[in-house]
Amino acid sequence: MQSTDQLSNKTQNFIDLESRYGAHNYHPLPVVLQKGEGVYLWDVDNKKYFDFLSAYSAVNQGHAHPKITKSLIDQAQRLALTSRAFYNDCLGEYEQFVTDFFGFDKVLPMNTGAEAVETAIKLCRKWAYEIKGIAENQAQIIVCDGNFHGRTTTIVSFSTDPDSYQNFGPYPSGFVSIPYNDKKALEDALAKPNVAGFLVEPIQGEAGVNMPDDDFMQNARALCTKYEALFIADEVQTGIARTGSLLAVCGHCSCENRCEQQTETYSRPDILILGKALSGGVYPVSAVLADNEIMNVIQPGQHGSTFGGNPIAAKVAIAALQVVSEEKLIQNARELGDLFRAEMQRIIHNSDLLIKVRGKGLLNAIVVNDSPQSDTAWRLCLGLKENGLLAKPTHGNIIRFAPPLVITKDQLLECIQIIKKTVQHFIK
Ligand code: IF1
Repeated sequence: MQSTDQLSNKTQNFIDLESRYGAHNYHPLPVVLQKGEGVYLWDVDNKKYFDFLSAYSAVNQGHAHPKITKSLIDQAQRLALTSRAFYNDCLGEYEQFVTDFFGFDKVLPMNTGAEAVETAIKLCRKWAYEIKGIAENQAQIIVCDGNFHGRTTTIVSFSTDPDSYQNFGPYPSGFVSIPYNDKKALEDALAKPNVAGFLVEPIQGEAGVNMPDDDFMQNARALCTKYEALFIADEVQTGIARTGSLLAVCGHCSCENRCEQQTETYSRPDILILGKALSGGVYPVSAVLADNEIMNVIQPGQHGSTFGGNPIAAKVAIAALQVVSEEKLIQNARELGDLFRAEMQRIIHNSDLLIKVRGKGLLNAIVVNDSPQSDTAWRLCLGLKENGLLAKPTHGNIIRFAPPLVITKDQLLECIQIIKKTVQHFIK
């Protein structure tokens, strides 16, 4: 770990304030940020960095994007919150826009990713009881080992990471965990009685950018259809162009938006969960999308939230998605992701510090050649910080690399040089 005596007084003072007055629920890299623009961040001493985390893929459109921040400011100065007790002139327009953008009949607007996952779980269960005919309180939802879907007590009840679930019991039931990317385990689980759905990340981000086989999502789609279970894609981190497709779950096809394919050869989910970059990182916005047969099981008074679908969220989300289209972020993520992995492969080939690079689009990770219990990945991130690039390990010896999707080829090549220089000068 970096000794804190190399930090400026200004930086240390901010860190000390958080340590004294804030819960210690994070262990941030020792950098204190005060400004962001595009792919860049500045700390309190005005040192400039490349952002290679994008707030865990919330800032796909880049920091302080003028179109998105303008939509936030304009609406905030007009009408910020009505609650859903009344209609407003923003929500319907947003609902039409986002359902057309992703190709679903309806959207249920929420705020955080975890709220959207909880909403999807409730929707899936209610559909199972009222449409599929499963006996009440018997619904089972299949999840995957290594999952990360948020931090509510229900969601952590099916986590396999002790840091997420330890000492937060007693845990609610109704979830069955199978190995990720295991088609046979999935079919065996789906064949059991009372299965309502299958909740899965198309790529497991927190698990270290854990990639399934290319056809796993298509197989999952077909199996869920075969066993009449809902295919639920958590695209909170992988969605909205991050992996070089609009949705990672449909990564095999190149459709830029509404998926007209209803057959198993595609992997269109029954329930789509979005968050993070749905607002470009300027405001908490999440959403659950589904077609009428599923979404209409929710009747007035059965679900919602104070801020869900508020006017600011509505306007910001429209702007954030328009930026994805207007600035061709899907194509940029696909092309620069290929370049990044190719360049990283060259660095790996010439170094014994790194083992591999993996990922899709601009969601990538490198595996450091040391034990997960070592602090090598952490110290490598400290070295990257010193050289002007901010990234953070996910678990142990894996470092996630996820810059804003607005990054240019020249900026990416500059980042590759920073990574190369840091690796070459790193002392294990
Ligand atoms: C933290 C991790 C990433 C998510 C997926 C739902 C949510 C997340 C696939 C919940 C949130 C965030 C949470 C944040 C750090 C970050 C994270 F390290 F926690 F696991 F990205 F990998 N589904 N992920 O990735 O969304 O409620 O946070 O809006 O809790 O430390 P949220």
